[in-house]
Amino acid sequence: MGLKTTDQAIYKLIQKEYKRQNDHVELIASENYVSRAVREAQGSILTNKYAEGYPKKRYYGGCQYVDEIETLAIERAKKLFGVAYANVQPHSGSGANMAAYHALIQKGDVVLGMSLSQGGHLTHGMNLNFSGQDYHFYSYGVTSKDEVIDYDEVLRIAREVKPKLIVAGASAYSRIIDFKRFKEIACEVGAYLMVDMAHIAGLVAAGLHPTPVGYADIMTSTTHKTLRGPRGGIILTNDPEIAKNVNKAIFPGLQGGPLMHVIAAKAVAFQEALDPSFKAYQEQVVKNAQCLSDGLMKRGIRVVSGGTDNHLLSIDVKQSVGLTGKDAEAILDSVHITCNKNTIPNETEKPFITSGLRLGTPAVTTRGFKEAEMDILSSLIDKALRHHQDSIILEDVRKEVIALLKKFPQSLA
Ligand code: DSN
Repeated sequence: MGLKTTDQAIYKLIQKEYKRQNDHVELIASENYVSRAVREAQGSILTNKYAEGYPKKRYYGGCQYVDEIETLAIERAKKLFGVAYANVQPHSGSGANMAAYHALIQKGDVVLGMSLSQGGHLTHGMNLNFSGQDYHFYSYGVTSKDEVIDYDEVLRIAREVKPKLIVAGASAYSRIIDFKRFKEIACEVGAYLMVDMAHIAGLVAAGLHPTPVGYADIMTSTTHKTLRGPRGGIILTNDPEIAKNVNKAIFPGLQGGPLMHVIAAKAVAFQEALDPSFKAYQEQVVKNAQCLSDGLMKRGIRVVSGGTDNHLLSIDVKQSVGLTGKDAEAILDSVHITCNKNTIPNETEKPFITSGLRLGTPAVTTRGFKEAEMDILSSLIDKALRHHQDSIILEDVRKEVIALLKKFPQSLA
C-alpha cells in the first residue's frame, strides 16, 4: 500500500512541500532539483540492504549487486573529476570533511581554514562544531578593500601558526578560488592542502571553475548542490596512501552501513554530469548568477566583491536598503522567493540576524530560467525589499513571481 493510504500525515506534508517547491523561486545557493532518475534510485529498494565494507570486501552476504552499483559510482566519480581514488560512502559533506581530517591529521593539530563569518563552513573550524572542538583552527578571510580571499594573509598566518593542514573552499564566496596559490602556501609551510569544493563541484566537473586536482592532497564535496545529485558526500584523492586512510576513516572509523540507495543515486547523478548537456547547464548557472548580480547592482544593491564568478552572490541588504538579512529573508519569503540570510565580510550583526543575503542560481537554472528571467527577478527582489512596508506592492510582486513560475513548471511527480 502506498503512503497516501498508510500515512496521511506524512503524505499530506510531502504534497505541501511539493507545492512549495513548485510555487516559490528557489535561490538557496546550496539547493537544486534532482532528476526523476536520481529520485527513483534514491527511493528504491536498495534502502533495504546492509553492505558494511567496500565492494568485494563486505561484512554481509548478498552484496553482489550493490557491489556493482558502488563500483559504478566510484568509477563515474573518478572519471568526472579526473582522479585516481573516490570514496562515495560519506552520508554528508560534514562527514566527508570529518573523515578527511581523520585521514590526514591528529586531534589537536593546527589547521587553517576560511572564517565562517567571511564565507567559510561550519566544519572549517567553527568553535561549536566538531572541527573547532577537535582541532586547533586558525582562520583567514577576505580583503576589506575588494572582498576577495586575502592570499597574502593566508601566507602570513600560515607562516606564523604552521598548520598541518590548510582548508580551501567556502559556502558563501562568489569568486574563483586560486588553488595553485593555496598549494604554494601549503608547500611553503609543509602543510597538506584540502579543498572542500561542495559548492562549486558542478562547475569544477564542467570545467567552469579551475580544478583543485593536481594541487589538493584531498578533495571533499557534497553531491547535492551544483552537482545536482542526492544529498550526500564524496572524498577524492590521487594519493594511494591517503585513499587507504580515507577508506578506513569512513568505515569502520565514522560510519557503519553505507546508504546504498543514495550511492546508486550518486552514480546516476555522476552519469548525468558526464553528459555534455551538464556543461551547458553549468554555463547557464554562471550566466544567471552574473545577470542577477548585474541586475541588483544596477538597481543600487551592493553585491559583495562587486559581482560573481560562480553560482552565487552575497548582497549587503543592511547598507543597501537598511534591512537585516533576517528581515530581508522573511520579506522575500512572503513574495515566494526563497533564499537565506548570511553574514557578509566585516559583519556587525549576530549570525542569526546578519546584514546579508546569499542568492544562488543552480535551482532556478534547472527550472529553465535564463537571463531575461534573472533580470525580472532582480527587479522583483529590489522592489520587495525597498517597498516592504507597502502590502499592495508586495502582493503585486508575489503575483508576478507566481506568474513567472507558471511558465516553468517543475515536474516533481
Ligand atoms: N549548509 C550548506 C550551505 O547552505 O551552503 C553548506 O553545507
